[in-house]
Amino acid sequence: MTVRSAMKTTLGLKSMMLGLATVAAMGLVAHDAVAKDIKTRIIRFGYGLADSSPTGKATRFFAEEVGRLSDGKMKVKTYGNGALGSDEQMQNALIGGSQEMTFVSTAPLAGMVKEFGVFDLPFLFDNEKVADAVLDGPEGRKLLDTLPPKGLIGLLYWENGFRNITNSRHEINKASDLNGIKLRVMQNQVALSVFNGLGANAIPMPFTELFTALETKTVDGQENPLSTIQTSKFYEVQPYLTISNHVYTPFVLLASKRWWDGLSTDEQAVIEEAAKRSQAFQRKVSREGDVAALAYLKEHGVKVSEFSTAEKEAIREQLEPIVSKLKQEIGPETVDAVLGAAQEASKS
Ligand code: KDG
Repeated sequence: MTVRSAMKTTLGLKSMMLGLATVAAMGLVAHDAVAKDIKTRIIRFGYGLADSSPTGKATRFFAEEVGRLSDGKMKVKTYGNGALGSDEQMQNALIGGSQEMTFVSTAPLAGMVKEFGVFDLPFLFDNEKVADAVLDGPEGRKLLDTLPPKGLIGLLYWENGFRNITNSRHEINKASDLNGIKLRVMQNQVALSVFNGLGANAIPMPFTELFTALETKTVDGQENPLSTIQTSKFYEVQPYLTISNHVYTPFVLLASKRWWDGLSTDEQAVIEEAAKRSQAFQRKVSREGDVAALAYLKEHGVKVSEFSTAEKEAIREQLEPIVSKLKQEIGPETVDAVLGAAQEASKS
């Protein structure tokens, strides 16, 4: 055997040994990763808004906090854009235990607990400060405490926000301009009654179907907070925006009770602490997002009009008989208590 061929053989042996060592090391790493994953508690967190939405960002903030507070033992996997279904489907998935967390608007919750419909009453809160005070106060907590018997844990409130109207037909400067507009609304009786009462043709529909319905003109318009109109790209098919701020919708940060009851107290404390830390962040980015969204929508050619204070007053009066009927359906004690808390908070 020549020196050259002996060297080749040695080199070949060495690279084979190196290859085997690499494969073994990868095997160990993979084994460790799998072992770690088995030890790591995975939390599937689905939501309907776009990943780029402020609340999508807040969901990732929450996920990071859970990882930090649990030293990596709990891992939140986020699924935006309705990837795990509509709000109603995700609510049911949590109840069934096939999904661990989500945030949903209070509107679909009203289908399970009618008192949540109070938040769909028009002009309930004057501003975010009042909304935060009521939601984080005893009346907000009372509503969250109705959820465990339904299989859900309502951890706390995040912000969906003040809602504004868009449509593809014409400018809407006053309520009577809504006549004949096919307007998608969230799926509950209060939203349906309010907009039918204003002369629109209200059509309840899951959020996940909304963009296509707007694009195909199945519906003419919808109403949502400004950052949703931007990040869910509704503006691409909705040339007209009316700043109405007609309703403030909260989000409820939800966990599956079936899953929650299986957590240790330490694990529950991690989720609760991460939820608390994310609430301030979520409200901040939600409010900043709405300001940025209005500028963005104007830059992108959306024609913006606004309900005047006088028009809002006229709408309140026009809806008076409908609201008093809805108050009986929602639960008069709840409506009076939330209204009272809002009036109290408005004074401070
Ligand atoms: O998951 C996203 C929905 O919860 C939220 O966008 C609800 O405001 C809402 C709507 O219009 O359905």
